[in-house]
Amino acid sequence: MSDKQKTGLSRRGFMGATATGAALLGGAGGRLGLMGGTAAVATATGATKAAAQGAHATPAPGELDEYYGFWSSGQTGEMRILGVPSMRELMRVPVFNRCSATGWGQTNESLKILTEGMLPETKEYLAAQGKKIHDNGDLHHVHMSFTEGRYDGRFLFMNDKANTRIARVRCDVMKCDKIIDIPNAKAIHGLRPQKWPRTDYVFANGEDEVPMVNDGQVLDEPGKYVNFYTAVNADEMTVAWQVMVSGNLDNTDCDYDGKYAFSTSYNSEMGMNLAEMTESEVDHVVVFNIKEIERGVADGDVQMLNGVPVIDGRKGQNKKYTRYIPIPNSPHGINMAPDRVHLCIAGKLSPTVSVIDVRKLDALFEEDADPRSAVVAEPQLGLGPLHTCFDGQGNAFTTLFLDSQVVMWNLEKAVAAYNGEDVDPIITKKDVHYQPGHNSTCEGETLDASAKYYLSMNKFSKDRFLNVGPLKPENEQLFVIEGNELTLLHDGPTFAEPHDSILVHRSKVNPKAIWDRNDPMWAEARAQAEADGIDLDDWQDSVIRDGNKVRVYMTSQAPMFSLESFTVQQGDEVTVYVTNLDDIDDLTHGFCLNNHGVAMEVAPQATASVTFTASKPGVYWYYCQWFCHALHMEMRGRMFVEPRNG
Ligand code: CUK
Ligand code: CUA
Repeated sequence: MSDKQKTGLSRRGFMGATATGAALLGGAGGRLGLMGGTAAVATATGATKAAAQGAHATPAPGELDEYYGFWSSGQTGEMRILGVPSMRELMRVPVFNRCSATGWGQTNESLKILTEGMLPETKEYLAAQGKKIHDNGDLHHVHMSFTEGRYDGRFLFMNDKANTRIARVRCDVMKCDKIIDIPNAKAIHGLRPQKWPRTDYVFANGEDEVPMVNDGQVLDEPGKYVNFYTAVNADEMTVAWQVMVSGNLDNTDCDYDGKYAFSTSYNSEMGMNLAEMTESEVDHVVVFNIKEIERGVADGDVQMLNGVPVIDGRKGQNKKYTRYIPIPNSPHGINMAPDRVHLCIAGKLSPTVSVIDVRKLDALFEEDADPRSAVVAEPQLGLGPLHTCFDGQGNAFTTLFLDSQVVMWNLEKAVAAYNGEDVDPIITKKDVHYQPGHNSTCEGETLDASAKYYLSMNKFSKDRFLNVGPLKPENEQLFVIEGNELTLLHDGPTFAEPHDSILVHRSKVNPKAIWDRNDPMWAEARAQAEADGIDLDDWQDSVIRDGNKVRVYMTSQAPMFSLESFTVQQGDEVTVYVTNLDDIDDLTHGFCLNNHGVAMEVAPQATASVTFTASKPGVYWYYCQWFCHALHMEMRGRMFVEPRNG
């Protein structure tokens, strides 16, 4: 690529040749014209680019993408679904955030999910703030459930670093169905489902170390702080066990044999400030021996903390459970290669990626071998290595945060070089814009990894788009991989934060078009309706008074609500249940009550409910806020609130 870098085109150069070539590709032309790109990208000839993009052309309008992209959104707290390679944003799935459009965080159905997995201490804390739920979340990592090393299309799991939670999204309806607080740990960060034999566990890291019993008795005594590694039972969404560890924990992954899970630790020093945290030249990867831990839990070699069996896996404790492998300064991303052998640990402050051969881990536990004996390569790749993904053909792609590049390199060659052979594992480097964090290839964290697309999730867009003020968007770039060539296909801004993603072939994801009427999502509404003698599935309009509680049942069918009006008394606690009887694709209704802050989505065949206090006497219109019909504007009704003493 070096000869291509000499043409002196500016980073922001507008590429006439490429734009012309791209114009032949019709709909893609507009986007490609503004590609900018690095010199390396910019100077690929129009013909080469057209060929590369012709082979993987962006789907034309109306054509479907080959891959689902499941995106985290960092501090926005939601999950996003994109089509790849078009990079069209298809859906936003609220999880740890509040959503004005769907009523997530307000409907009774979502409040149940948001609160039922809460620890008592969280409920108490929120009650003291006059709240029921957290208003924010920080969703870093989305991963799909596995069966025998491959995505199985059942669930997606994700973490909330901000409020120490784990959530699950059902892939059949693309809605969150479980959220749990993780006790003892603080700031759940890294998260991965077990790959083999199936996802019985979801592994998760606590990032911040705190006193074991964090009740204010121990404060500024870091020597007494610990951290917890958590295994969640993925089917039940309960905490199966935890391991207490030394140092903090950052990211996690696991092997393809169901034997080991691993975590990076960037603060083995247990430092409390930046200088202390980066002091040591060597941090570590913690290896968790899953079978031994399960045996220890079964044998009662645990202490119970907040109802969870906790194994002591700290450094220097019982070596059955954990091993600490020294890794150069502040390792970050940890990624298991689909060759089932190599585990790649990105150095962050070290320009290296450390490669562990997981077949050598047995010796660490069985023969007390030197932990470093499992390291089989440590190539110097560039500055700020953060995360690695794979093409399924023995190559790896590592993001270089400080260099604003991705480096493509070969695993076997890295091992050979480590053994003294005169080979360079680096295949190519490509500039990205700018400061990449995570990256993805197609199913690259599974046995189905393929070298088709490479996604770079960049933390900064800087000067790349029209200036929108001091807060800038971030930037995502999608490349086509052909041989050793990466060719830019998409370059576009995104709202906070394109944190992590997985690309899943569409054959493995098959969501329903409309809800099943008996979906468990509204089981409580159904039970309440039965108790009230109401059949939710009928065209009904019923108002049930129960003390100062009023339950209003209505159905919707475009363009009408079954209730044109209902009457309550000032001060009543009102619950409105809306059942959408339409069973047509894409015919979502809504219920929005003016000046009450009440709004919810009711998708085809769903029931949704919302509870509020009718505190203001008067006439209030409610309306359908999801456009559903030519007479959508007419889909409305009135709530009469009678003055209490009127
Ligand atoms: S961590 Cu942020 S770039 Cu939360 Cu996935 Cu590496
Ligand atoms: Cu119903 Cu809009």
